[in-house]
Amino acid sequence: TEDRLALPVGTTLERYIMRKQTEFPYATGELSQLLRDIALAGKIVNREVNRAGLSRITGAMGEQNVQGEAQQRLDVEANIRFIRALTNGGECCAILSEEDEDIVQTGNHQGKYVVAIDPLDGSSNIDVNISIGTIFAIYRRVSRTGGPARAEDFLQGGRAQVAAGYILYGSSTMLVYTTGHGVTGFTYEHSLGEFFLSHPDIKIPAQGNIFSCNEGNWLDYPEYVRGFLTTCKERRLTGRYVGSLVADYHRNLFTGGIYLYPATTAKPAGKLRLLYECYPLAMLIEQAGGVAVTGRTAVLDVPPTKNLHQRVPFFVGSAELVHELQAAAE
Ligand code: AHM
Ligand code: MG
Repeated sequence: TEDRLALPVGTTLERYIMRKQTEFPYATGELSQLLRDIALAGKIVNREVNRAGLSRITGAMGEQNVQGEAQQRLDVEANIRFIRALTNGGECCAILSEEDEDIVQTGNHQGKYVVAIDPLDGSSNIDVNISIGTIFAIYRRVSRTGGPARAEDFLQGGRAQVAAGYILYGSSTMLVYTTGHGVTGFTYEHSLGEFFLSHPDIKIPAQGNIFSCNEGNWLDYPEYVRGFLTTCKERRLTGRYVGSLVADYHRNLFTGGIYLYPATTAKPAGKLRLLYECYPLAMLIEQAGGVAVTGRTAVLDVPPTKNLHQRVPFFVGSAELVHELQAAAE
């Protein structure tokens, strides 16, 4: 018990990033700065998420908070926080966000990176105190520095990501990311305001016991998906579905399992977005020894179309389960 009461002594995200700088593809420190900016915005969003139920009360005076800013919905606020942090950090030239139709130019025309982000995913869970998350993907820009970023900077394909990760605002808050050298997890220590290294070298079990999907869509799923799910049930696998992608993904990453968001009649391309949901989580899962497919094709090999908000069917998780699904795919 003495141990459990002691303050965590260990590696902060900051220190970890410094140590690992040499591993990054461009050991300039710019990518490190980007990760710091994302972590900083994540801390601020975490604070807002934690007190979400109170913000209407504390923001009652003309709907203004202490900074004189109008009270925003949490997903809009998260978007503002990430854009601000990435703008101030200076390394990010432009942002593609689920919250904005067009690319957001930060004004850092010399910045060598662009970031695709879903600032607060799990919209149906935001107002009901259930885990939600942030998902991000980082690319080195291909357009000439000195001018604004272009769509092509975001449309390089999943294998061009230089880093990807998520923040889970759950019963504890975690930042999990990869720069292409395995997957590392950090847990937020509120009283110290720091992320601490808690999960080095995360690997997903090759087999798993969990399937996660919205079974309300069953009648609209493709036949091969229903067939696969039926075999899961025949084997008495466990069904678990939060309805927040980051939460469902995170659980399965540790326990083993498969997450499914297939095409449906109403959503023929599926629901999830390629650039800031599927690509980053696919990079992470491959780094953790798992698999992500859209059916037959690996998610990271799906060529992006010109549509920055493109959707794809998404199946991700333990290698054996996803391969089984993939083999059944039409
Ligand atoms: P959002 O980007 O509008 O929040 O939608 C994405 C979310 C995912 O977090 C989650 O896995 C999925 O939508 C749940 O969808 P459904 O309610 O159709 O099951
Ligand atoms: Mg989303």
